[in-house]
Amino acid sequence: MNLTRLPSVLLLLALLNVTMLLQGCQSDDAPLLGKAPVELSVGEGVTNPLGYYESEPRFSWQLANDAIGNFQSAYQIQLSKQNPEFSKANVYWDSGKVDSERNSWVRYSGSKLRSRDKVFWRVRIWDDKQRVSNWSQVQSMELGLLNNSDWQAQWIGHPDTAIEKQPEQALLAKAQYLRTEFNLSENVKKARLYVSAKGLFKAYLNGSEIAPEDVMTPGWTPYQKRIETLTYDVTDMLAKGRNVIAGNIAGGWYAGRVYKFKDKEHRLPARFIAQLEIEFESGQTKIIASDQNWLSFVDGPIQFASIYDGEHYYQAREIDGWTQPSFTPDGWQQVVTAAIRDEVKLVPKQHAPVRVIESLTKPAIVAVENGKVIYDFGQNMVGVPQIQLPVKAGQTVQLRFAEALHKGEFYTDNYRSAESTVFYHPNKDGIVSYRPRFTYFGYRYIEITGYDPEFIPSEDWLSALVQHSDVTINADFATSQPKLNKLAENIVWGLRSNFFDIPLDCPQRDERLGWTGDAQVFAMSSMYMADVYGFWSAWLRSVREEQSEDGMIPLYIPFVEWINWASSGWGDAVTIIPWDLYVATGDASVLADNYPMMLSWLDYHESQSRDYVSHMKTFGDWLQPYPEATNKNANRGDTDFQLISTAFYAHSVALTLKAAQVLDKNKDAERLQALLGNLKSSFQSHFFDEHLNLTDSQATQTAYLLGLAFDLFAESQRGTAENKLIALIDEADVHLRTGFLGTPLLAEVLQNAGRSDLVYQLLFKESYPSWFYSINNGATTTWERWNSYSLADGFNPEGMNSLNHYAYGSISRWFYEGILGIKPAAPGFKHILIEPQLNKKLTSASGSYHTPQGKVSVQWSVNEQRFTLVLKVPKNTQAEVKLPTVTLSNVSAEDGAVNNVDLSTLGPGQYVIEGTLKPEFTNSMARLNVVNSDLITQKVGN
Ligand code: RAM
Repeated sequence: MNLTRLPSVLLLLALLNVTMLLQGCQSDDAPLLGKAPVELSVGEGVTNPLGYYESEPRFSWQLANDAIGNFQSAYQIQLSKQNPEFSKANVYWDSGKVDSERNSWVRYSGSKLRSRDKVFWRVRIWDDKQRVSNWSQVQSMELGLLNNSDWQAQWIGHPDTAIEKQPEQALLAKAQYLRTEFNLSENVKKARLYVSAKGLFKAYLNGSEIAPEDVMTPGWTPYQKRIETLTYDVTDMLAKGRNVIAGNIAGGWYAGRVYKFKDKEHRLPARFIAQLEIEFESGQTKIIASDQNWLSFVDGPIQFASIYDGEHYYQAREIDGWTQPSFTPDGWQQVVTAAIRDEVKLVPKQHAPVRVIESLTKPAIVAVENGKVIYDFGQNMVGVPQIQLPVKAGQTVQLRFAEALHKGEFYTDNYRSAESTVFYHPNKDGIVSYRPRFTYFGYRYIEITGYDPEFIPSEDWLSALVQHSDVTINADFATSQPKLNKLAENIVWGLRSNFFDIPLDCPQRDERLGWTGDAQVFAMSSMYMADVYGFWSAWLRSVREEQSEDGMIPLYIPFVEWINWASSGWGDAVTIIPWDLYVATGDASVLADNYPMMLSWLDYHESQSRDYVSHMKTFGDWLQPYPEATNKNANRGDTDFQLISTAFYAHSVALTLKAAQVLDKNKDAERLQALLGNLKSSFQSHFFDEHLNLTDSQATQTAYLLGLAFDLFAESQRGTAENKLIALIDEADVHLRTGFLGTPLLAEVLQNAGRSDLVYQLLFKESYPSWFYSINNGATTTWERWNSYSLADGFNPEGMNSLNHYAYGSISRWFYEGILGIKPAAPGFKHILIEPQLNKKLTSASGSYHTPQGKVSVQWSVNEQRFTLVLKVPKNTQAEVKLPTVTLSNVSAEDGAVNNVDLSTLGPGQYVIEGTLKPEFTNSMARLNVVNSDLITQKVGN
């Protein structure tokens, strides 16, 4: 039907009909008063996924900002299969009206969805006055292949790389090229490609790359247990007649070494798997699967690919048209095949892959000499370059990468054994366009040699493709202090650089591992800056898979042979991260999924303890500044190891206890409660005397921080412990003396002690050790050591100087919870505490956070003594505002002045709260006096 020929009235009617069809039969649902819910998503927050992984999905939505009701009192979710109609016959699952305020992570309870199922869903809600909303827009989700038995395909690869042939490392380091042709005699209605690799893959259909923006797929999981698969809609890429499907693979993490063990690199052959499922218009189906009919080639242009060392590309070996039907595969060999094994699960990728997110163009040219040019992108980051470069046949173009240029010297020592180099060998004069496929770099500077010397280097020769897991960055925090804003920006770059399919410690040297300790200190901070729930829960699945029978958690996940023991403060990621995710999201399933792992980790703790004192090994307060000269383990800091391990044991017990309470595991809770009591007593008596001095070890900031943050002192001791901590900070001329474990605890502990002013002092410190020290020395990301580098002296001679480690970026949590003052008062921010920490150093701060209910935003400013706070509370949420340092004068809501507002129960809406700073606050700034305001008595009416 050609709609344009219909008279417009008819057209309108037709459209109305379609809308009604989409919304289903609603005539009996009157009155339709509320706006439909918005922001619908499934699982950890994906919209309309293809290749989805959950057979019992979770549904989330938000109340529209302009809905008339403020709170949800009930919801109804409906699912239909095959098509987006919700007629009675079509509705496959209906939750019915469920009385509940929940608007997120609502679990589907129909019969389990199966591989390939495509379902449509919609939701409507009732507000607190029982007014029903419109149905939401219809959403869809299509499942990937959930079981190994769904696969007809086999693993394929080049025959020379078969392990029985004992292939040389150099051969295994080459990329493999794989293809097969097939004929289609009918019109295609729908086609899906399910694809993965042992290693890394790029897939092609009829000459076009499938999803060119997806890189480093399938990503990094414990390959011996689980490999993720990607699903693509390739309907439009197929044609009647001859078709070609092709894959290009390399070893990636699968065949990779860690650290300097080059002999372990390229010991495994990369393999490809693909299953193309086609449905024709006639209803017939056809499957093209990777099998013995495919052909392979190993002497293509990519002769070497390695995560740490880079890529070597030979233009002369380019294979014109190999992904197209017209190609003659001379010299190609039949592949070797291997069946899928039951032990290695093939499962749909759970979170967004690494993608090309941004392209940084026009880098500054900072040096040109003797055929060498150095570019500066002005930002330390991660990804690959795209070159567009004049070359001469026979010359080798070389690209080297660096995070720093110290006094003109291109510094690569901190990459250690990672060669991080690209070699491009042209066989023709001209301009080459190229970007590496199977490697990545952490860098700010690129040095190029071997270009055509007749050209003057140009800023257009190079751009930087920034790559990371495709998580939405929501970071929104700005203040009146530019250096603080720069720090916040650096921390976001640290996140973007290290969220690379898994949480990396660093993205550049011969390490780049999923260190658990780094992850636990940064997870909650990262939640404030980006939509990373899916990222973390996917990684936690890998952590579960890597846990040993006895509960031991390796130091980094996925585990590869290098350092094989467990550390307190690192393994405790398994209790800390699930709990943080639960607090941030309110989704108890993250606790349920990880609870057995948490319990088992406690068993491991127990096995390392005697009389409630832990002897577990530990990396300690890693990279604490100014370790004692006598300390033989200087990197591990001066805080007593047993104290650290006992503190983390107790903390893990406390968090598992809370999880047990949420999950109604009452017996466990009872046992854990008793255990926690014993651990606390032992912490107090074993490490401290009655005056709370350390008995057998050095008094450190971290020793007191652990006790305070993990609530291990008796209530009566808290004040003394706080004073001890503050005295140690004073002794250090108001500097921190904390490493990886102590630093993330500083802000909250000091705030709880009523000393946010001290947090500000530490935060605004310019001298070492401090955050601003790195900025004063040119940092554009956060560093591994407080003094990894200085403009005057260059790199820290101690070594281990990554300039892109996110651990100290954990302070960003306080930007949101402290400076803006947005804290979850109930899991999932259903209740929010708004308690901005004011300080003379700032005249204003603004920012927001995306809660599961919607965006909460805070904007405060101080002008002379006048204080103004503009606050936006999302729907279905209640906020409590605490402003102990302000005498309130006026509170107004969107719809007019409402002076008698109860600031302890603010409902959704926008408020302007004004007042004057209390004199005792402005005069001293030393202590923040808590004065209850009796000004506010009455609740805002809706
Ligand atoms: C280093 C990494 C990592 C840290 C471990 C203990 O190799 O920098 O960040 O967690 O050590």
